[in-house]
Amino acid sequence: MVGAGPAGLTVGCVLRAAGVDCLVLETGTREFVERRPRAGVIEEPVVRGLERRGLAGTLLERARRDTACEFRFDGGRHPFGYHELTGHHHWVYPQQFLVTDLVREYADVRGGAVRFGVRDVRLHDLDGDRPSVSYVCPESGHREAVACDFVAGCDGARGVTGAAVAGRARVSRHDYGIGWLALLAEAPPSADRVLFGCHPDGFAGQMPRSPEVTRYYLQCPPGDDPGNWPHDRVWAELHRRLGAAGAEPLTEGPLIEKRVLDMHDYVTEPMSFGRLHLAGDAAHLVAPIAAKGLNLAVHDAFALGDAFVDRLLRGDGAGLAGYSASRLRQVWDYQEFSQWLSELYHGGASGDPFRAGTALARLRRLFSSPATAAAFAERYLGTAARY
Ligand code: RFL
Repeated sequence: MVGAGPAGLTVGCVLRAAGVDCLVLETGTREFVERRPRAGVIEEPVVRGLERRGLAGTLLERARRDTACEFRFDGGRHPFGYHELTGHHHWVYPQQFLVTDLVREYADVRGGAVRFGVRDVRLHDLDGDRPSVSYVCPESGHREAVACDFVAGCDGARGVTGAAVAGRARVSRHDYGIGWLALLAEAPPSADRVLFGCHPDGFAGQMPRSPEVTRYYLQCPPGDDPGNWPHDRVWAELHRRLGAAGAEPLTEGPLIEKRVLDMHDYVTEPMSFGRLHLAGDAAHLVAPIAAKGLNLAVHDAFALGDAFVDRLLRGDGAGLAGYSASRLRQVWDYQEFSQWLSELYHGGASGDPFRAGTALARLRRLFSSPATAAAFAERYLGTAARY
């Protein structure tokens, strides 16, 4: 596995549970990957999958169940109780906690080999029966190589495995033309649920992460400089865009992370090339609009881990042969949801009165049409992949 993110570590845990020898190579240190804050909303089908594989013990003890979200538009509060509607919920568990659990389980409990801090990872002979991966060892500074049966490319959006197939894959891209200022505030959540502010001046969001830390988002121009967003401006915009009649005021706190994310998506097809199989952000990026990236990465990892085990222990290659096609169905489904949601969030601030009108109609229909509400809840909560 190249990459010790959620995808690589989950594949590793599945392999180790079956007694397969494997190695995870990671450019960051263990401390770095265990502290990197990113996602926090995990779908119930992903948690069920983790639980089935013995990987959800700590999560189930510590994570919070989310049963509703709330849209704020037209100056009003519009709670959306998806649990009441479907019986299903979301889990709130910061990504770095999940990664910490997975590193511990993979390396300390299941005895999986891992090299942190490697440099200049290169892939070799991917089309042959015996590919290899080489890297510069952090201690010796020498290049070392590992021969293997398969390579799992789990090194995220800026890794080497996606780049290795650049000339052979079809990479479809979509640019939303907007940015999100991603913020972490050292403050308790301002509401006990996810808030989506659809405001004519731009989208704003609040996502509870823990009793002490809350994630906020503010729509901004793509490529904006976080330096343009001092503390007072951030909080003034958040108060304005998330303000609604009868709503509690936001709880302010120091901003411990402030970065601009340009909203874009891509999908690499196929996800398999000879002995290399891509998983997670290495294969596809879904802008954080729909909070699906981590979920897709773990869905991929379940499918790939199980397929490797079938092939290596039982000689059954069907799972690997079908891996790319079956995973791409859910990937495209989630990409389409992200686009749909983006228009709901950002249409009102597009500067185009026609788009603003249709975005508002879309928002109102969520609260007036039970069929629309049910369809939204199903997609928001995520689908169990077929594997
Ligand atoms: P990761 O987590 O990026 O892990 C890849 C790992 O590979 C390492 N690496 C290499 N290792 C070896 N050799 C190389 N050449 C390497 N190059 C890189 C990296 O150091 C890293 O440790 O990919 P993975 O496993 O595919 O997981 C994907 C998720 O991390 C990502 O999709 C989510 O974080 C996206 N996302 C969200 N997803 C959700 O499902 N729900 C959310 O609420 C959510 N919120 C978010 C997000 C992403 C965000 N950012 C920062 C883009 C919020 C934010 C702000």
